Amino acid sequence: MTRFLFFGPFESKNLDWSNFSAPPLGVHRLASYLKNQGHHADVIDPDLEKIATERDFRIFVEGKRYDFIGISPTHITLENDLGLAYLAKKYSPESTIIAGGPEATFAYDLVMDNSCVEIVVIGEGEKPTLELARAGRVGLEKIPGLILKDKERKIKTGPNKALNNEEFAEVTMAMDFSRIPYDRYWDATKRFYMADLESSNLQLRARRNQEIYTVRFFQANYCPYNCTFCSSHRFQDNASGGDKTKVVSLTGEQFIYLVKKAYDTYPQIQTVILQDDNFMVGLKNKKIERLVDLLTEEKQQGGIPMGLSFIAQSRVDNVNLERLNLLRRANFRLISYGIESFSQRMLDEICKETTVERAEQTLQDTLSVGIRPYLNIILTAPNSTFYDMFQTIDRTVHYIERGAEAGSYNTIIPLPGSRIEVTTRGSDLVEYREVKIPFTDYTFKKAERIFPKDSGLREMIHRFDEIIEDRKSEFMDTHKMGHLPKISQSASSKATRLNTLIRFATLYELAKEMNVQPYGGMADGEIPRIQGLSSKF
Ligand code: B12
Ligand code: SF4
Repeated sequence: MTRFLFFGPFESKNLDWSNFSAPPLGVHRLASYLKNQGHHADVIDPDLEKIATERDFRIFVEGKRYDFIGISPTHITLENDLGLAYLAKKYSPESTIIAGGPEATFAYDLVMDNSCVEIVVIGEGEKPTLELARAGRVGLEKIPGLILKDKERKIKTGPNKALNNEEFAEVTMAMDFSRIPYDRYWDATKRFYMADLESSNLQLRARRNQEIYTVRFFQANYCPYNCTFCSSHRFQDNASGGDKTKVVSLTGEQFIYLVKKAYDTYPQIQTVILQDDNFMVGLKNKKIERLVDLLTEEKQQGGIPMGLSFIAQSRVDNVNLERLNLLRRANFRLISYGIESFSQRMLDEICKETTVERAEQTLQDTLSVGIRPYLNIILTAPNSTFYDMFQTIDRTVHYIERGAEAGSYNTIIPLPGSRIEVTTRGSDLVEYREVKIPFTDYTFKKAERIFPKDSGLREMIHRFDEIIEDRKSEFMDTHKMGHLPKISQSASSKATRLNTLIRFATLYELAKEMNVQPYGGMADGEIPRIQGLSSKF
């Protein structure tokens, strides 16, 4: 039996402040699978465990005789994840340090050159790690899907073919929910909602409980679109050596099995979040109908609770009114859309391959059937203008006024593996930062943001950085709030909306200060409109 330990991404903040605030699903799926195959595999979420010092870390590895210790870096958390790799080697020198996931797959040079990671697993982790478990330390060159560090050289062992339908179903169904300490994540979300949970408003309490008691799973493997800022669509293609990956997903029956498995483990659950990039991609209406029928049947038979609700992510052009009505029947209560922008010029620039009209239609349809849309927004791309930014703010606020939620970024993150990372690399549009690897004296240069070319917009974004934390503190003081999780993709939709509204109001404030017309002139009307929405819902 081989012994594995996997660390989820490390924000290095208390969970209450974390952007992730949800279990690292990739390493949990991997660990469940390896365990099913007769191996030992533990998962540690370093934020959940509040790792802050070497001492906090040691107890998880020292004397535990792990053969492999793995990190799962994301671009945002990379330096912290590498810090964990160093500590793992320090306190468990006999273990082999490995890394996997999208960041390690695309940025293996960065990962290996700046840490003691010896092996990177590219693409989906299940097949290569199972082979690693069998091989131990010998004959690694024969295991496809690895990058091996050999002094200064990196040896690629060959492609890791994407999981096919059967394999995908096998690894997904193996998910052992009992090994995910959901109750501890729920406690973190609860702390944010204390006041609402104590309120006499029963409806509000019910809503907050729906947001707290959630579980997540991933029921389709892939997104075949080609947006320039995203790396999802290239993850499996790249690992499999350029083959075009096929979208595979669970059947309706398998889906129900998984929902029931989660419910049996955690009878408190009220919401299932489907983390697939695009829940409806490749799904025929018939399959959605079947899924809805199966869910309804299961609810009627008492296999899952009547009130169980669902959240999914989708492109705006993968849904229509008919589909939305079906989803509503199955109690889908929120759909998160990659809107990005309400400027057609910007949508074309980032190759979103859809139109503003389609986005508007889908948002209206979603609201009309009683599902809450969540808008994922990016305010600028390299060729953006003030129009792109403020048009997008205006339409987003319009939908928040009608009940939508939204999370927004000012700039694009140059994610390794995305097309925009390649086309802007080394240019003066990219902001690099020398980051320190915690628990070490090492630093490295990390690309963090892609700025627009427009000098006015650039100045506004820089000024925004200088004042945004103050604006958040002022907001929290005024509303007597303990804390506001850091950025936009929090598990809690209220926190997300508040962040977004504070950000939008701050941008209008700057438009006024910088005399950016016509937006500066609109600020006195727009700021109260935006701020007024913070206490709604
Ligand atoms: C759900 C999700 C979230 C959730 C996370 C909830 C959670 N804790 O799981 C939320 C909404 C919080 C979130 C937030 C963000 N996310 Co996100 N998210 C996703 C999404 C859609 C699915 C992740 C998932 O569950 N996958 C399913 C599991 C089963 O697969 P997996 O994680 O890839 O793991 C497999 C392999 O990668 C591998 N593997 C992974 N780790 C390891 C480690 C080892 C040692 C080994 C051997 C193998 C291995 O094995 C696993 C099993 O096969 C992905 C896109 C995607 N399709 O993956 C983006 C993605 C991970 N997110 C991304 C980003 C950028 C963000 C945000 C910055 C927001 C944003 N701007 O989009 C924040 C930042 C979070 C942070 N603090 O770092 C990027 C990360 C790219 C990168 N290079 O880092 C992705 C890839 C999307 C993209 N744009 O390309 N995200
Ligand atoms: S942004 Fe969404 S639609 Fe575009 S490639 Fe990524 S996952 Fe697919």
